Amino acid sequence: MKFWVHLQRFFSYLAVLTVFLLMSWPVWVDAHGYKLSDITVTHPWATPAHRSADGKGYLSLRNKGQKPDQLLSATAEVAARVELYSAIQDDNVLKIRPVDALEIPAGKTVRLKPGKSHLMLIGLKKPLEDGQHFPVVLQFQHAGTVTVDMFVQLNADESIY
Ligand SMILES: [Cu+2]
Repeated sequence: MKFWVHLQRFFSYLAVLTVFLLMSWPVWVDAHGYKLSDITVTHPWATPAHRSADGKGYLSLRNKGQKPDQLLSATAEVAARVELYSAIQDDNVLKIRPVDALEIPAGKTVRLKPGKSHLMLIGLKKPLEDGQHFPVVLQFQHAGTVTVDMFVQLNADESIY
């Protein structure tokens, strides 16, 4: 009988642990996120790059507001300039081109990721090495300006967006 009581306790601990892990997951995501007004910026990261190459930066932009916003510009000390590239599906052809601003529709999340929209870090002053991180200033039309920490890593797990 005592064994069953222990087994029951074990499973209730397991249940509590599972709930705790599930609850702490979004907290962990928030650990590398930034909130300003209605915009949430999550997990800014960049792929490693040689000085001679352009760096590519990615992040997730969520607009919880009722009105659309725009990412107007990005600047970084590590690069001479940062251009915004937008990926648009046009007649089954994915077109990625530089834009003046990245639209963030109301209530939507815009994910910048490899092969899609991204930040192009042009004229790197030093190579971007795995494990490093550097500040990037993001300017939004309505939400204002925020400095985010961009992590250099080989490949970010998609699930953390
Ligand atoms: Cu992160």
